[in-house]
Amino acid sequence: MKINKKQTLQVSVLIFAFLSVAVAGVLLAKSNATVVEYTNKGVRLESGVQVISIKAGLGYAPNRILAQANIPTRLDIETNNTYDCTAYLNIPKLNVKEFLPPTGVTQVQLESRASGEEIEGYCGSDTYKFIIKFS
Ligand SMILES: [Cu+2]
Repeated sequence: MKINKKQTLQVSVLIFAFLSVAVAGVLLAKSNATVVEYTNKGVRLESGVQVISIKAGLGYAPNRILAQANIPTRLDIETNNTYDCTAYLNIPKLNVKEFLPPTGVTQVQLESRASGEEIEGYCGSDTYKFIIKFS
């Protein structure tokens, strides 16, 4: 079978289309993996105190939190059979460096924070991280 110019062009277009879809797919998968949504899930008001609940164990859930500024705030960090490095809590800004109980709720006073402030927490190996953004 002879391949003419038209067929070569058609094959080229097909290959190009296929590669475009493949590249788009890879990019999309990548962006989905890196996009982190901030949430106010787990943030509640308890008689005038803003309480933020985060579960620790193989990461933090949620790990990007939106909280209100200018209100007394407490962080409740929950462990439940947590034996990985998230059982060690490091909040550099607050000089918090402590072991959490394998199961339980540890309260950390965050005080009242200004709008635009962020508090970051890390596990014992700096692998996992959570950010609380105040606004
Ligand atoms: Cu870690």
